[in-house]
Amino acid sequence: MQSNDLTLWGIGTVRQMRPHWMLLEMGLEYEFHPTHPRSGQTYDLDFLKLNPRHKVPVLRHGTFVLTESAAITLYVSEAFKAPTGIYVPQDAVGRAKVNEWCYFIMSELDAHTLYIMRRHGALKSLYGDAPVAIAAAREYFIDQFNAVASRIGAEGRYLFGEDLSAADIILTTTLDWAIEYDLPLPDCALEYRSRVAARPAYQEARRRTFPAVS
Ligand SMILES: N[C@@H](CCC(=O)N[C@@H](CS)C(=O)NCC(=O)O)C(=O)O
Repeated sequence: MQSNDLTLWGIGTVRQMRPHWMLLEMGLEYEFHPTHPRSGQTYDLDFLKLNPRHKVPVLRHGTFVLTESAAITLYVSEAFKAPTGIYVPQDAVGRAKVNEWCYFIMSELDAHTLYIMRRHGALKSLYGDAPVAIAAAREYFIDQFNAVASRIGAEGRYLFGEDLSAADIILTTTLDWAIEYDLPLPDCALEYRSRVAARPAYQEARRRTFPAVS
């Protein structure tokens, strides 16, 4: 493990798991604050100085502070020398393809769909009861996911061949969330998810993110 003045805040949801997982894949040592989204800790004055939007995850690297789970996952993969087996494209087209997956997942599968289901399901006491919005989000997830499903596994073990990328981490954690919500996933997606989840760093990231269930 390398020591690089890295600190991560966040625990308890797949969004927190993403940066933990990439830090572990990269072999980086980091300090870790188990800040839980709904514990009140994200409203502590010291935390609000890091992220005025009171959200986790947050990464600090030296004096640089970064929010957003996908941005952190991508940053960690690019800011340090990646070990063998981690795919970090160096050219604009390669980076655009990884970004395309990450933006697609974060907007169409995470924010517009699974998070809507969460806001108006488990968190309805905070955000309101909206069964119609949940049903529409569910259908939209299925529609958007099925449109890209045939690309999963088409190039090899991972999205971009035989090496794991940030996009695989964003996708696999999102599939975990979809499975938790009983969304129907095609076999290729389930097989891909099991393959990726067998990685030791995935399992350690789950233990760190969800200590109560591991
Ligand atoms: N798009 C952001 C979403 C972050 C987010 O909404 N985090 C939630 C937990 S999953 C949170 O911190 N909620 C605490 C709050 O709203 O106070 C990301 O992917 O990092």
